[in-house]
Amino acid sequence: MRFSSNVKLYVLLLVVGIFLLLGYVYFSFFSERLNRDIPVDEYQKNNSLSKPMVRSRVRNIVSSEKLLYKQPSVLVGRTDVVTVTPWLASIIWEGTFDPVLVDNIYKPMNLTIATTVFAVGKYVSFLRDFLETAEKHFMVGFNVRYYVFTDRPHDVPSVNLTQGRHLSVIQVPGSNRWQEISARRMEIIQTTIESQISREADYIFCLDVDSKFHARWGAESLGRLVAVIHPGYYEQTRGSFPYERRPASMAYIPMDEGDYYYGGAMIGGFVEDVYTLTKVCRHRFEVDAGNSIEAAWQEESHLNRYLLYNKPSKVLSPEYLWQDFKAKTKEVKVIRFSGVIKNYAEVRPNV
Ligand code: UD2
Repeated sequence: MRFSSNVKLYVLLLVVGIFLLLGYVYFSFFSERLNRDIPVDEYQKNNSLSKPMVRSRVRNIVSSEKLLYKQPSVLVGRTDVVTVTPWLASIIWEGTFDPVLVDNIYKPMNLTIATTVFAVGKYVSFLRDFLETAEKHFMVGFNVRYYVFTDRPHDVPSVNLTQGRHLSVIQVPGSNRWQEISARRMEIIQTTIESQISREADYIFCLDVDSKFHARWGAESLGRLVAVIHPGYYEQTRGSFPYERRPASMAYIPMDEGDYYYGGAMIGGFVEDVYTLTKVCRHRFEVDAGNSIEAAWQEESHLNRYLLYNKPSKVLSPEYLWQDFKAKTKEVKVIRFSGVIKNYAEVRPNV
């Protein structure tokens, strides 16, 4: 009796063992196949090992007990705009988030947000309004480190910063071509992340200086890779987006591809993800330059190409990038950040 129950046990263990072995072989074969099928950009793959050490890390979304806020609904919400992309990233509009809840979740994390802004040549005159309005509306209550890149460090205005906020001025060369100033931002942001920002911040936002904040821009905008929909093209079809259309350019996007047209005035996300973006875009820009090609909208074209195949994890609606010359539309309930009207002939080194 005892002998036969032992045999049964051995047989059972053997059968379980064989199943486990078969399961292991099956899953390792298929997961390897799945990994192999993911198209990885060669340049990104070869460079992924040379990333600087960064502070960015995914945290749990924890809110405090007994916090009172409006009950969320699965039936009532914004119906006049799309609030999610086809790859399930949120599109942030007024009414899609609760600022009290968002602040309660993110403020205890003690995050530092790097904010880069270029003010080269006469664009230094936009700095005061940019900084003063950022102090009122941008990431209020968070540690913010502004990095101002300029060729005129003595003209950087002194602006009162609230506690936890800090400003560094970094000297960069001027140029006779605005296209070059705009495009070289990718390279300079990349090298500054390597030398400094990777150690000093969790998230980064890279913004245009000829702009002002008008309303809250807070932690609802935080994400791994964040892009903003350009206010000039959100009502148009992909065929009329001003993507780079020449196949010879590294920024090329065919007519039948494209999700949204993203504005070059804002890129954001984890320091690590923005680092990879700037490194790849800089490389592609340099390959184009070596072939005497300048993409239609410089780094904005390379950004759009990058984001087409490396989808952003969060998309900001045009509330986060408006233009003062454009009349407010009905779906834009709040204008949070907007480009000022400028006289191009007056502020740019070339027209
Ligand atoms: C669009 C984009 C901008 C950029 C550019 C591409 C929006 C709303 N704007 O704006 O982000 O992609 O097209 O060429 O998406 N700068 C200087 N000094 C100069 C020239 C430029 O500091 O002499 C810096 C400054 O931070 C400025 C930024 O580069 O905000 C972009 O230049 P722009 O504002 O002249 O470009 P714009 O208005 O054509």
